[in-house]
Amino acid sequence: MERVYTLVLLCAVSALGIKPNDVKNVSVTDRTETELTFQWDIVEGNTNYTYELMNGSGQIIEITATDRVVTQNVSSLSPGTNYSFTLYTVSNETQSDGFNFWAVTVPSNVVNVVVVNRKETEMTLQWEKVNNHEIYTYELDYKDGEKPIPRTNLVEQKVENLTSGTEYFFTLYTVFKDVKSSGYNFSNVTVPYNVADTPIVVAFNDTDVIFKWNTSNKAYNYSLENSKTSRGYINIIFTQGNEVHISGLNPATNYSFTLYTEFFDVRSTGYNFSHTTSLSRVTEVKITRSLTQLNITWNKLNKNNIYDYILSPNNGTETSFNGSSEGNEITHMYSDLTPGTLYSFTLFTQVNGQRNGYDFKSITTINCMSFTWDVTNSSINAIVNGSTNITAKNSAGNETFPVYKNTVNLTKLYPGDSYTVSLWNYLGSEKLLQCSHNLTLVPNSVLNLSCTHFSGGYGLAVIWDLPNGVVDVVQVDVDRQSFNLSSNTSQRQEVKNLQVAQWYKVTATSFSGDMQSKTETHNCQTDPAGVIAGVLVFFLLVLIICAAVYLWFRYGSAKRNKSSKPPPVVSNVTKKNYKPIPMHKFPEHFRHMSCDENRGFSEEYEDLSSVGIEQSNAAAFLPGNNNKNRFSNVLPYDSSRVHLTVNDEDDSDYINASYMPGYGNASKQYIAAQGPLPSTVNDFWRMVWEKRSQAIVMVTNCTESGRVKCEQYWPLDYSPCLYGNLVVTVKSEDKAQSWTLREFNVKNKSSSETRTVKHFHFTAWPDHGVPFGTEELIKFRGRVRQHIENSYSAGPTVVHCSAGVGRTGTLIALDVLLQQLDREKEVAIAAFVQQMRLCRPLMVQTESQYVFLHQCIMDTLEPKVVALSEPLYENSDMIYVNAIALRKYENGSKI
Ligand SMILES: *[C@@H]1O[C@H](CO)[C@@H](O)[C@H](O)[C@H]1NC(C)=O
Ligand SMILES: *[C@@H]1O[C@H](CO)[C@@H](O)[C@H](O)[C@H]1NC(C)=O
Ligand SMILES: *[C@@H]1O[C@H](CO)[C@@H](O)[C@H](O)[C@H]1NC(C)=O
Ligand SMILES: *[C@@H]1O[C@H](CO)[C@@H](O)[C@H](O)[C@H]1NC(C)=O
Ligand SMILES: *[C@@H]1O[C@H](CO)[C@@H](O)[C@H](O)[C@H]1NC(C)=O
Ligand SMILES: *[C@@H]1O[C@H](CO)[C@@H](O)[C@H](O)[C@H]1NC(C)=O
Ligand SMILES: *[C@@H]1O[C@H](CO)[C@@H](O)[C@H](O)[C@H]1NC(C)=O
Ligand SMILES: CC(=O)N[C@H]1CO[C@H](CO)[C@@H](O)[C@@H]1O
Ligand SMILES: CC(=O)N[C@H]1CO[C@H](CO)[C@@H](O)[C@@H]1O
Repeated sequence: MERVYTLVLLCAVSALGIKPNDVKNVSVTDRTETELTFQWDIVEGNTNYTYELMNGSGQIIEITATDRVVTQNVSSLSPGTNYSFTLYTVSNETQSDGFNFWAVTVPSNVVNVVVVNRKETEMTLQWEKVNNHEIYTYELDYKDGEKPIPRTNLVEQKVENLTSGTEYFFTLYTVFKDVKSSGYNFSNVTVPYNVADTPIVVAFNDTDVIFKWNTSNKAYNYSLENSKTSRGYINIIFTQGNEVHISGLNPATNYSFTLYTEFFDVRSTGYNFSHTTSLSRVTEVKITRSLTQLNITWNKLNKNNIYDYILSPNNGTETSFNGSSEGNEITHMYSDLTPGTLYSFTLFTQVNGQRNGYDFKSITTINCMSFTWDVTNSSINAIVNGSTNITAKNSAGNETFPVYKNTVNLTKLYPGDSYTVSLWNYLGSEKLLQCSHNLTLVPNSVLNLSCTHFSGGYGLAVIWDLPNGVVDVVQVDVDRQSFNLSSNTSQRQEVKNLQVAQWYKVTATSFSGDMQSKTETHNCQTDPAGVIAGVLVFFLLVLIICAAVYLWFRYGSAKRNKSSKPPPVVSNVTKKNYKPIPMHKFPEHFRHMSCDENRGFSEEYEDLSSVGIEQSNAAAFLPGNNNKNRFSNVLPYDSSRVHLTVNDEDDSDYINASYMPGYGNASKQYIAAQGPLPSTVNDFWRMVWEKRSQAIVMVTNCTESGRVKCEQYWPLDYSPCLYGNLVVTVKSEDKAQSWTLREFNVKNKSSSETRTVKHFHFTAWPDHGVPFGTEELIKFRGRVRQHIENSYSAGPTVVHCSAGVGRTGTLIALDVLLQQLDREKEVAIAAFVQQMRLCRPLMVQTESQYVFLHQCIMDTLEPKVVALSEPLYENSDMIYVNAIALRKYENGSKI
């Protein structure tokens, strides 16, 4: 203060009216927070002055002007402060009055701006007062801001109407007396919006899910929060795309998800949605089956241990399986089951008490051997349980048939073939084999079994044809010799060491595996011609022995004649002793007898005409019996007639029928009877029953040339007929060209006993004649003989024609003579006709029948000659000649 006064005093003293002028104007040319730069013009162009600038605090800066404009920088100021200055003009120690002015430094920026609240369209900003002064105001600028935000002296500013998810750039200025700070720059972002829609599930399974969502056109990032994971913590997945694959989830679990849109450091509010994982089930089980067991095996789902399993039979108890067991496969066995039974199951997978089941069925197997298989030559039948189909497979292929109502009925199979029969069960589309079984069908019997002569009469060659089907071996039996022939060798077996001209029973049976056919039987005769040949050879070689044989023959035949039994009662009849003709001499004998228009036959036959006729036939004339005779001149002799049993007064024991001897010593081998009259049909059947006949041979037709020859005494059709006390039923009827074979069932009404009677009906014997050729009748006789020999303990065979003498006698004689020829190699035709005539009149009624008998023997001895060569016609001619003779002879009488 003292110095100021001193200066003022000095100035006043020295100047005395010479004071420099003040500057007129001072301007601020630059301003920072700590510096101010001033400029002024020098006073009246005088550069010789100096200036003194004094700020508010009294600090003086001396300035020497060197130019007309003075620029002066003042530093080390405080920002945002209003400073007062005084500028003095100084000359020669004289100072002007001083020019006063104010200048403001630039204020400081805010130190920091905090975004205290951010939303999709607004932000709230906050900052601290600069230098904690109240004197400043603030100004906020931002890009995109439509209107500047008014200056404020507040330190919080809400910015509205922004775009969501956008980055904004701001500048905040501090303002002091219109001086703005340099500006504080910062940026921040608004919150983005959530996705607009629930994400789409692209794919999912038990553990994984893939979500996809729509994006906006801004490149936001997304994050997905999973609030519940198997491990219990929140799983956040960041992604740049719009798709996310989440794995490692638990099956059958509901998960909540939140999807955020991410932008810089902000995320949207979050979009909530949820998803439940699936629970898979087992889709395949392996089952091995037996009669009583089912083993069920399955693979663990997805080869992991997450799942538990529960096996539940549909009506049984559940079994649980822990998924964490070792291995990748689980097996369970059910045992003690019932064979052939269908069982149903459900296999559940289980997680968190949730289940998903797979249903399946299986069936226990069955034992094919437990059924009864009925096998024939072309069919297999059985009753089987637990199957729906059956396959029959042989080498040619297989065929499948449905099993209907447990019944197997396979037909049209190949005889004798082996079949693998398999039973199947169709469970849906699954074809399950229940069991297999090998069966061989019965082979067919051999066909056309026959024989040819062989080995000069000491053997037979048996031949046959193989039947349709499979035959491995044919077994041939002849006379206790047995042969097994493979079916691929020849169908011929030679049998040696037999006897000449003997009948042999030949049987043949076919075999396939263990199965055998019905046995075929055929009666064969060894070659009789061989005997002739053999004898001739012997005759030539050893004449003496031959003579001895001849002598023996004579002796033997005489002995036989003596021993052959005469009929029961024989009156004193002159009996001529007819010699048997040896087989080898028979052709010669036959030619001899035929010479001169059959003179020999005529004479011999004539000789027989009176045999037996003197015998009594009184019974035939008794009242009541008389009308039981078809012809008044054909009546049975009392001594040999057939007596019926008399049960009551009205009955008669009479029937027009006579016992006939047979071959050898056998008496009562046949009954020769007349064809029944209407009134004697019942008697006829009574006779058949009482005499226990098992065969009736009928050698006439019921009607011939319009004349009734015999009453039809059997039922016309298959309905039973009653004859007296006997019910007769036709069981079968088999018509051949020359004969008809029938089988009768005869039942006694009182005793209910039933018997079978065979009916051999020869239909080709022409009216008044002899059959055309001998072959058919010889064959017919063969059928009759076969039956007789096969029936044991049978009574006499009833033979009848119309009168019961002509054809009847011829047939009986033929049967006996052929037996004699067979056994003794000789025949005594005349002797046997004589024997018959002692038992019934007119037996072999005509000469032509007598000649026919001889012809039959001839043809039997020389069958080949008859069949093939000229003499056939000679012989046949001869038969015709005699047939005509017979017709003439017969015109009046009846047969
Ligand atoms: C936005 O402001 C907040 C709070 O001030 C801050 O943490 C964030 O980093 C800012 N974000 C950006 C993108 O600058
Ligand atoms: C925001 O915009 C709305 C309508 O567009 C308007 O009414 C409102 O005043 C605006 N707010 C500000 C702070 O500009
Ligand atoms: C589920 O799906 C994913 C993706 O497709 C696949 O990788 C995974 O193996 C699947 N898991 C199961 C258990 O199927
Ligand atoms: C089932 O499994 C058991 C044990 O492995 C075995 O003994 C049995 O033979 C099996 N049964 C079938 C039908 O496979
Ligand atoms: C089912 O139940 C029936 C009787 O209800 C029983 O006989 C049969 O054995 C059961 N089957 C199984 C597989 O348990
Ligand atoms: C029959 O056999 C053939 C070949 O052996 C086979 O392909 C076919 O499946 C069989 N058919 C049946 C129904 O078993
Ligand atoms: C097998 O049995 C089923 C069911 O019984 C039947 O539908 C099917 O036709 C049979 N198959 C044959 C080849 O017979
Ligand atoms: C105007 C004025 O006086 N100018 C003077 C300044 O000082 C120099 C020398 O010192 C003089 O020569 C000038 O005349
Ligand atoms: C220009 C001017 O007045 N100069 C004066 C300065 O003071 C000295 C002495 O005091 C004078 O001699 C000068 O004339």
